[in-house]
Amino acid sequence: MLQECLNERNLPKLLSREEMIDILQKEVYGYIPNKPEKLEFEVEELIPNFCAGKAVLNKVNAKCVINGKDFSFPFYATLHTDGKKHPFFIHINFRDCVPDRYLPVEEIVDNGFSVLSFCYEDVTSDNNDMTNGLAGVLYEGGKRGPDDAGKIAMWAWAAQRVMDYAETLSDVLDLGCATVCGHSRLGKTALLTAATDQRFAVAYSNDSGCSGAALTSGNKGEDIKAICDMFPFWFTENYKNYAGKEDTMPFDQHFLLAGIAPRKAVVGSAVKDAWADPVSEFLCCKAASTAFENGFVCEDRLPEIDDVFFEGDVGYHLRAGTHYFSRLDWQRIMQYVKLHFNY
Ligand code: GTR
Repeated sequence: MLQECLNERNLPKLLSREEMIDILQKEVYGYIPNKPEKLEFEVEELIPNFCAGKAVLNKVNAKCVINGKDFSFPFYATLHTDGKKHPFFIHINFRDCVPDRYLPVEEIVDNGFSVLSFCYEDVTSDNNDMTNGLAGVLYEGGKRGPDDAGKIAMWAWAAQRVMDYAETLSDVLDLGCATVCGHSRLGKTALLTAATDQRFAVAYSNDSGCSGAALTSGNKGEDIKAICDMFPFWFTENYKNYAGKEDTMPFDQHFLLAGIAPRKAVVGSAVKDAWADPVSEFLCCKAASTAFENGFVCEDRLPEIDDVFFEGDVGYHLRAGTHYFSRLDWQRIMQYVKLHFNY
């Protein structure tokens, strides 16, 4: 039955990882900016006795030199203090808060994870202005070329710099068990982050929908015209030219999930999130499956509330409720990581 659903979508065949990531950067997100020429971290201890004394909360300033110019952004590190190595998340968040309604930090720590998080707008604003933050040091006079990074690619670049910091903490972080995660536009960002950086073992996309974990062809929610009318600055200038051509594009979002292989990609959907189209997210997992060694293991039917298909390298869960990064979503991604990494 699922194969018939996929046949209706008329999807392009998967290519090599390099080709797929190149097409997606060229056509959709723009190329991720280069690594900084220089990078230093300034660490300030904010709360030594955090999460009932299990962790410390630090604020870190990432000081970069890019194109000969200075740029810095802050992030937070909630780290276990028991001297053992812990699996961890890099969470791209909407707000500069720890804890936050999308970041139940104490529950994450109680489950044995550390978490590094940052507010995406501390990197560059979520609008058309290409003169502030990272955009400002990349683009002279705010002018970018046709396949230069849009805002999603810039936020992904920042998540990769947070990973640079995590690598300096190999005594307390399990560097083989890094999960990048985010919700909605930041779920799109999390997938791009992991696809373009093999240091991430897992990517978790929560309700990311169009131009994230959902197939574009046959999508019943947001389409390319809608997303490019509202958020042209997230993407390359070229992307809008695919509006109305969703069913004949030479790529689709299964390229993005498949670009994460041979590592792991996990997709969370919410049943009332019609704009993100849970069925298109589920079918995207199925379409990407063959790129992975132990792809997507699910039943041969469309998903139902509380389905958790976590056996394979591609995972999917569907929960009740609306567009939100909920505690249940966190519990599920922690469940997936524990299952696959023996925690
Ligand atoms: C919506 C947008 C979606 C999703 C969401 C969000 O308005 O159309 O693609 O990214 O915003 O990020 O909250």
